[in-house]
Amino acid sequence: MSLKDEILEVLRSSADFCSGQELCERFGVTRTAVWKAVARLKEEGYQIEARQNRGYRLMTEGDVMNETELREALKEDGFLRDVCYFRQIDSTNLEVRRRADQGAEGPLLIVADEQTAGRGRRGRSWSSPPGTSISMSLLLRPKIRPENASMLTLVCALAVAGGIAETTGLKTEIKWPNDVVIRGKKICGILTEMITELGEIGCVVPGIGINVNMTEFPEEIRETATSLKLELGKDVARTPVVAAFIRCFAMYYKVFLETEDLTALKPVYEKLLVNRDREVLVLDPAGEWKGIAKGITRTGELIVRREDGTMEEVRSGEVSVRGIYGYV
Ligand code: BT5
Repeated sequence: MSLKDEILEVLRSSADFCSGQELCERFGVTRTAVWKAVARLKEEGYQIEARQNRGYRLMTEGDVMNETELREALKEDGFLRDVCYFRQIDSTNLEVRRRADQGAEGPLLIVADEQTAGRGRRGRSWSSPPGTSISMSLLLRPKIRPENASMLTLVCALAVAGGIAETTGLKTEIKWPNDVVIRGKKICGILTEMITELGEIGCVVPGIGINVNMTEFPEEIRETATSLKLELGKDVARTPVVAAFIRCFAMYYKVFLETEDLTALKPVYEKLLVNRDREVLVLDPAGEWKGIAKGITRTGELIVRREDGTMEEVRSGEVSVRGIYGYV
């Protein structure tokens, strides 16, 4: 354990101030070393009060996200083999792919405070500024057919909705296939990538971005994005949201693997489907058309009734779906 983590443990277990001298003696280090370790803890988000002649005291824990906290929150879980945290990274999906190339087995979770090249689908970008968002990706190696892997996006969306409800009480809806929304605004996006080897799944990488504590957004998404803080009216600690997501995901993933499709999860998903029984615009590259969204199939396609009454199954890889009057 590093000096920083050891000091954190002492501060956690003492109700009152801990003198700098006491910490120096206990760990056999200089005052400067203690001071530096405390400064690093503060940088990570811990609120530590420092008073002359009395020492240091840990105040109520706010929104702290780091590897120690994540491991602690996920230790009972039993689903993940490992979790890694980065203060900054290009993209957590890319990091998982690099780990997969090096032979990591998974399930592995990569979490980052900030992404410098966060990615959306079809070359779009994903905004994940520091201190306020969750960017995370899973490395999974399911023994399923490659054509079934895209359903994991829907499984993740359910788990995000569950994790948010558990930690904040907020009700979310799902904009098929990969957006989680509140009051019609996007709070989370999911990008699932897959690497195949000789026609079999090498690994599947679901990447999840959640807007947690931002109060403003870049111009392009100001009208369509929201955050948990904006919806709840107060700050939300990110680590418990990650842990709740993983708990929900582990549960839904197990159910999914039993049939390798959404047979059992379809009713839950359809309950959350924001466009259900509403008019949608299907943005097919071969031509846009309108219809009414009715639900999903066992394999995750959106069922849309055309104006002439025929039912169409829309696949997520090829088209986007929007509401008639805007994003939802
Ligand atoms: C997505 O794509 O919604 C998938 C986003 C996946 C992000 C995660 S973060 C962890 C992992 N690592 C990555 O590099 N990616 C994954 P799509 O449906 O294509 O939506 C992208 C569009 O959403 C953009 O073109 C913007 O219009 C909008 N957008 C970008 N950032 C946003 C944000 N923070 N909140 C709401 N909308 C956003």
